[in-house]
Amino acid sequence: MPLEIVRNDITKMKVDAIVNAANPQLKMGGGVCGAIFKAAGRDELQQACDKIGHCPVGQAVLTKGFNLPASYIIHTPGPIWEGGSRREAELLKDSYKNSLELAKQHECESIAFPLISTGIYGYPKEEALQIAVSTISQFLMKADMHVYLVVFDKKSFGLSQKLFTSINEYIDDHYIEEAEITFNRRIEENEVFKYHLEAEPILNQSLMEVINDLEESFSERLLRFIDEKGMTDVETYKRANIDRRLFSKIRNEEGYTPKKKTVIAFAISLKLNVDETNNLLSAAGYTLSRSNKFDVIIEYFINEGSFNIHEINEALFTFDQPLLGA
Ligand code: AR6
Repeated sequence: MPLEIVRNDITKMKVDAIVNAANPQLKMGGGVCGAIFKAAGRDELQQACDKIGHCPVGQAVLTKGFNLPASYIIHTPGPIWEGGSRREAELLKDSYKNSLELAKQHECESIAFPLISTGIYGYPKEEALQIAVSTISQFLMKADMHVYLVVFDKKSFGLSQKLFTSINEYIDDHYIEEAEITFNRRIEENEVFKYHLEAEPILNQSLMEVINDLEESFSERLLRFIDEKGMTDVETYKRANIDRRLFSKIRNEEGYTPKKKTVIAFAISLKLNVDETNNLLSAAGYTLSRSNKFDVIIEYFINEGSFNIHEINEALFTFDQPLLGA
């Protein structure tokens, strides 16, 4: 998954580079910076930082990772929040952009960011998260890298209250609890019976004929949707938060069956409506269900006409659901 939001201690991440929310003097501080210095080896890392000396806000410098599982540490001082009128947004964006560019120059395939500036520097979390996600996803439109956004504690994750409330309301209205499903089973059985009557009956056909008569495969259906929506393959997998290699596997292996969250990621990328999404899902043997919270959240976004995969992932993360992409 090119961009993944995870809850972890960044010093434990097994990636090519981790990013330090540094200060311009490159001295060991508190917060994530203190944790990184301790885990990497404070004396060695301080010596390496002192050799560099200084880093302006929004810029980025690189040292080795020393005792960390990561090979490199990219140090970037984010802006101190002073109310928003002192170019804080622009500088925070620069911190992400310059760190990513530096990682690319060092041929990193994976990188983990903390939410820069959102601790001691006081940047409002909701806005900082939006800047992080939009800057990283813009970068990923042109580059291939696996980027982790590491959220230390759940509370620091700032899904907007408005969005949170409306998703919650939607779940309340549409999510069918277990008890209700049992209660309705008889009705559903009738529905299924009706459906079977409407479907083409498989009569007087040999098994071989039935098998030869299979509907189009998942990859055929996906490629058809891509053509119908006038999108390119690259746009499709980038907007689906799907790794290029996985996409080419799906494209080339006719019988490949992807995971449900991968199929939904494609549906979101292609801006499919609920019927079209179910149509794509059915080619891989799945369907959207009202008794699954994950599915209800997806349906909420589709019905809202909101197809930003990263925004959807922020919501899925908040509700402890698997994230879209692969
Ligand atoms: N792993 C991941 N995230 C963490 C960790 C961790 N181990 N520890 C804290 N966070 P902060 P800033 C989160 O204060 O606001 C230092 O003294 C934390 O919850 O570390 O950019 C520097 O030297 C928060 O969301 O960085 C600077 O002087 C995020 O990391 C100054 O603080 C950033 O919080 C930089 O302040």
